Amino acid sequence: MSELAPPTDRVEGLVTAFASHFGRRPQVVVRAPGRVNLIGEHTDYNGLPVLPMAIDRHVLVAAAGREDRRVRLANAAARFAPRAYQLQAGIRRFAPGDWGNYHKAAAQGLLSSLGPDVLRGGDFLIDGDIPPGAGLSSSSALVVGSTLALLAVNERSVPPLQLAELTAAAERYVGTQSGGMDQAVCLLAQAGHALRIDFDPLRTHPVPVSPGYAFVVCHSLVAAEKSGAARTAYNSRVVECRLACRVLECLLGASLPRPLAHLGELRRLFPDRSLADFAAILENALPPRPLRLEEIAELVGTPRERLAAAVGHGARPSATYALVRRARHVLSEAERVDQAETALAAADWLDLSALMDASHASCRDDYEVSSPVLEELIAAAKAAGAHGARLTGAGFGGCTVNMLPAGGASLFLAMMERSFYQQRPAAQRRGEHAFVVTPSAGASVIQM
Ligand code: NG1
Repeated sequence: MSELAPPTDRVEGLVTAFASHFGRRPQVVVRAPGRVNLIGEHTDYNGLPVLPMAIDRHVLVAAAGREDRRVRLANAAARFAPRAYQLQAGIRRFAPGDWGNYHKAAAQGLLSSLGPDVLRGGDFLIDGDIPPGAGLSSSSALVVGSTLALLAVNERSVPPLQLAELTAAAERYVGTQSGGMDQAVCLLAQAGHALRIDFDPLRTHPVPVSPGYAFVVCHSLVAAEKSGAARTAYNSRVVECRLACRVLECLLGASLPRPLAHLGELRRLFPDRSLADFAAILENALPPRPLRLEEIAELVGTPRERLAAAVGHGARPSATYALVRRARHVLSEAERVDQAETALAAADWLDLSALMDASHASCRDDYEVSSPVLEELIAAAKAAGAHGARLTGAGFGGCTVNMLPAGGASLFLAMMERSFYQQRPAAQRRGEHAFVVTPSAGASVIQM
């Protein structure tokens, strides 16, 4: 964790608000950044790499410990009402979509990992400037910030890599079968760098971002909250990837030494083959149309119910599964991440922008996580001079990330205002909807 200070006026404001809410001063203020993913979308839960950077938007958590096991939560944003709960084994969730569930996720993650009786409670005041449901990881910043704050008031620590894995598992408490990108970059990012992240085991590698280019985030004005429809859409992609593994196991037969935990294992098991080979194997064996579960069950020779149980949450009898396209996206996206890392490190903006554009096309056509409004936003960005432009995060709404020569960012923002935002009342309601992001440091804990 770095020692970078968050904006002092925000910290001071939070300390004052904490004192007036809880009648005492906080012991610590934790800063946990959001992130923008430059490339590597829907690869993390497939055990394949990603290339995000932490951004200069944060969740701040002011905290002070208590002698008992009570947790009291308050939020600087009035729309998030105060919450309270007890630290105990098997913490029950608030209603789906409740903001307090992200704090409970942190607490449950720590209790499961460190033991059910080790933590005492605390008072926590949360403030954030990461737009929610934007694909900028406000939820993970809240989980990571809450975890660090709970650890700090208990005077405990967990090594950063282990903490990244702990918080990734912890966030699944809210019901998304997500990967580990967001928590890892939130904890381990370095200022001025993007972070290449590999999984199984978790490894990170900072990649310098040259100041010659700027990254601009543009909101589609459509929130994709993981507590709602976006969660079902996200989880169904996870299921499709697991089904693709079952089909590949069948097709690869004896050449496969063990069942595939995820698509990323193909890389480890066949280091000399390109991932595109495996996408081609699926393409040759399956019809291009989406398949019903019973068709897949017949193909792999497993009873339908057993297959549904094996791939977990989300497999519905009426659903169809676009295995060829989903696997083609994931496997090609992993190769784009490798190439993008090289291009970013060499400040080869031409290559990087082509890779970002190709990633977006693959997210749209094969992974089907774009939307009509995201497409309009991308078209507007291209017309306004973006070199590379793609949806970022899970998709289904949320934000795009756009790459521009640094000197061109202001003109780009002005053009986006005119061509996309001005005509939309939601833009006026939302306030700030497009902004430059700078590659920032990972989370830090400030002793007060
Ligand atoms: P967003 O959309 O920022 O919440 C989600 C997942 C990531 C990753 C991306 C898609 C969560 C908390 N995070 O990010 O792990 O899978 O989608 O690349 O669900």
